[in-house]
Amino acid sequence: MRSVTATLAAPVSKARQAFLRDVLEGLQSQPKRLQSKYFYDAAGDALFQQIMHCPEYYLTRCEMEILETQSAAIVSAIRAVASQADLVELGAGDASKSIHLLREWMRAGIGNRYYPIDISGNIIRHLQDTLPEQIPGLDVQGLNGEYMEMLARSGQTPGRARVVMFMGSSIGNFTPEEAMGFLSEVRRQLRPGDFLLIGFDLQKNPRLILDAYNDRQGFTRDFNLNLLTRINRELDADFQRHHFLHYPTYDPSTGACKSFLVSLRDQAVHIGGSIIRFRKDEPIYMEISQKYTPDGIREMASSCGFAPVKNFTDDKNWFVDALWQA
Ligand code: AVI
Repeated sequence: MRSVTATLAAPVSKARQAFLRDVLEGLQSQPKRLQSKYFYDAAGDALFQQIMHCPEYYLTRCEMEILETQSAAIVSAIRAVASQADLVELGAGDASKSIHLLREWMRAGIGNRYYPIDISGNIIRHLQDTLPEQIPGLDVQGLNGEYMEMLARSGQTPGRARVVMFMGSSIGNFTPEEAMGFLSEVRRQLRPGDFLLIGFDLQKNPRLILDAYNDRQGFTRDFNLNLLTRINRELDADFQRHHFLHYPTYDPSTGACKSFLVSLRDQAVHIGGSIIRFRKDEPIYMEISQKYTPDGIREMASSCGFAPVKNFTDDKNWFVDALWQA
């Protein structure tokens, strides 16, 4: 019995150790930073759902419109080159947007295998249970884990191309340099003729972008502050959320939309046995949501070893799902 408990406890404490190490390393750096990948505990997931439904956050609606209205065109652009293919989705989430593409995929007879990859085991189980009921004949092979490891595990079926999807402007949460490294790694895992379908948020009126990260109901503020609550709970810390200000910024000359939490006073915070001191007005850099231009997207494709095939945009031209070929 004891050894079973030890085996079950091990991954949790390993994850906690990595979380503690990243938090301390980030807050002991100059300038201070935290990693946005830690936003997504249960409360963070719920807040992100609220963000996606709030009026200012246009990204989800734009991409939904693209997939609702242009999935058939996306599938036929792929089918013009590959008669049979498997779909792999990095960060599948609830697949509420991808389901439109999956329906067209099945209708076109290009294949029936879908590999959703997600860091959340709950999401993968949910997709495996519900998608085949919604799309009869779809073979869902869920993979729970880190993107690159799982992409390697999804493998290549002989005679079939692979189409990797990375939607929702998740690439925006990397700096352009990190994005280049990540996409070059994806390219290394693909064979010539495979595809990448990737969502980019476009540069636009700076007000619209800033408002999307500063919604009036305060969901984005709470989403950022929730990471302090998570650190308190999981790492034995004593952040006081009301001593920090949510401060989003957008630089229209670079397309970098960055969120900060700014300390409202001189203060000391205890985290897992260490003390971190904050000066009044000192920022913690929380997240980047990089916005791109069509030229920047094309350049990114070629520097990562892809050929741009076609951009699919919404009616307002605010968002792009770009189809690239390896
Ligand atoms: C997940 N990601 C694409 C979102 C974004 O727009 O950068 C995360 C987010 N952060 C604040 N609002 C939404």
